[in-house]
Amino acid sequence: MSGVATGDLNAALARTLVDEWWRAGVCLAAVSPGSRSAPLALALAQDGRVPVHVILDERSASFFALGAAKASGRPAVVVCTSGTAAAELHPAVLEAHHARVPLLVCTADRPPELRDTGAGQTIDQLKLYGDAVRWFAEVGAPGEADLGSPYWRATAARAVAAATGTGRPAGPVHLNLAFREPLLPSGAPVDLYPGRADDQPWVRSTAAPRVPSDADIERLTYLVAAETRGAIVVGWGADVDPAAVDRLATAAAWPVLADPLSGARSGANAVSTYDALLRSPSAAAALRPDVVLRLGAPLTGKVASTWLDPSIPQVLVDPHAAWLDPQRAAAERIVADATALLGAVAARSRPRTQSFWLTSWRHADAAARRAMDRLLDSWPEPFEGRVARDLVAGLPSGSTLVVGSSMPVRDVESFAPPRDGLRFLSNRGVNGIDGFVSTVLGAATVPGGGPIVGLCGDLTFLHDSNGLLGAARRGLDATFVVIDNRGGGIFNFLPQSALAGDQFETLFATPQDVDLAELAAVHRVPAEQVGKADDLVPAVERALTAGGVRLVVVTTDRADNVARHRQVWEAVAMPGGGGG
Ligand SMILES: Cc1ncc(C[n+]2csc(CCOP(=O)(O)OP(=O)(O)O)c2C)c(N)n1
Ligand SMILES: [Mg+2]
Repeated sequence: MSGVATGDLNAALARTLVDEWWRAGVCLAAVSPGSRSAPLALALAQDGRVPVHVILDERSASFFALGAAKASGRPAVVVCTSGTAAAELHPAVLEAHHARVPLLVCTADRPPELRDTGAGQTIDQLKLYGDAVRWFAEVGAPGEADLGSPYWRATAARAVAAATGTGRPAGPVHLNLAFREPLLPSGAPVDLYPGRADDQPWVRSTAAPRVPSDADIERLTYLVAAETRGAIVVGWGADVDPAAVDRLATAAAWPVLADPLSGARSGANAVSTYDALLRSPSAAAALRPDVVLRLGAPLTGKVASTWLDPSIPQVLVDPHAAWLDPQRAAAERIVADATALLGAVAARSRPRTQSFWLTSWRHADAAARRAMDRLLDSWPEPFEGRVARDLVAGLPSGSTLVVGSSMPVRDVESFAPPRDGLRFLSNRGVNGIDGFVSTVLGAATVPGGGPIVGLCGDLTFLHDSNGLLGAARRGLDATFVVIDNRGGGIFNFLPQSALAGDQFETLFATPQDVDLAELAAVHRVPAEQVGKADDLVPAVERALTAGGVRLVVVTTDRADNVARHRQVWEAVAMPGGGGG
């Protein structure tokens, strides 16, 4: 017979984990209701040091935690009960895996003797997420011996270390936590195994920065000196200081083609119209580089990433050892911190003062921007490309723009002008349209994070409308700009848009007959409808000033949207349009 009641052992394990998480700087815990997870839910609530958000739908809860972890750069905890609840976390686990986000997933479970026996709400949760997690631990039902050992503290600390990327890239970690009944504590005092002094975690795990080697710096410096016609291409996840990119680009006199999601579309060398420009065969040929320095993921749009075909030698800087190279174009790969590498190469490079190459790029970009802006400004009704352009240009400095997949992420890449002071977040690990509302709300929990705006399509918004449950009561400020084109507008750009009959609408566009403002109203989220292009930025400003969770709906038409995109590409390809 054990001297400590089972419920008190459950509580001791849960309290120890929570204490270690707080010590390790966990930003929040998203907890979904359930019985088996009660010890953890209670410990989090009673401890009070890690902010807790209770969210009914586990899929929303996990994306909420993902958004918080992405925005804060700190690990976030997700807690759920056993059974299908654990499976609801899988999409966010996959996004965290591919986007390298520290997510501590804690699934409550029945103890081993109740598994595979038909006991209720029990599935095989061991290694449920497969290779998508950096570490899986079956912690085991708590026993009295554990109270006298640092096992739980060390497990919690190792989970944080594995999630934050000391050793491998950051990513999700799965702790499976078996609790025996009675689940709740008796109230008798139990001494926890003491933690380290000075509120330190049990293990403070650090990773040496991937300092670039002298040999890599030398080789890249030589390349920059030898190649006049180079380009720096920056995608999401580059994890690079934009100032370092700009410094090297200036020294090399190479253009910077940066997806806004990379945070590096700024500075005098940034080319922001490459998607439209490179659709013109003559511009694509004239502006073809001899060498490319690539940072982070590939660019979002197909046009520029296929233009960078594998016959152009690419040097890929890959600080997280992520191998982001679907084109198989990298001829060289440098596993090193990009900011340090670019900074060192810039410092050693003799600046190129005259560059016909960079001047050609600048002229083409400026002409394309003029042609694009002229057309966009001539349309009084909202055009999706203009929404992206105006939102990026118009948000106050210090804001975060969370960009949804589908057309918003493409339009932001195609139309956003260069600027500083705006942070971009996006679930581009696996490009899902799921979990968007919750990702934005999770990002909005980060203290001092500035205004948060989420830009997405109607289906993306609807996919996670459960994320709106309780959103108005969390004390968060977030504005959603939803482009309502009644369905998946991206599919109107694809060959299936020509399918006969109603096949295209039924199988691909899938318009949903939902009034988004009414849906928001159900959740006590106020909405404003924008009818004119000029009204968008003032409406967003009003929403940000008013605070709380708000919706701005912009109605567009899918077929018209395709036609206008084509008009922009044609205008840019005309003589004088940059691509002509
Ligand atoms: C979870 C998930 N399911 C399906 C898809 C496939 N998909 C990509 S875009 C899209 C339509 C998105 O429509 P909407 O949010 O309205 O954006 P729009 O295309 O109109 O810009 C779908 C279903 C996906 N990316 N992720
Ligand atoms: Mg849509």
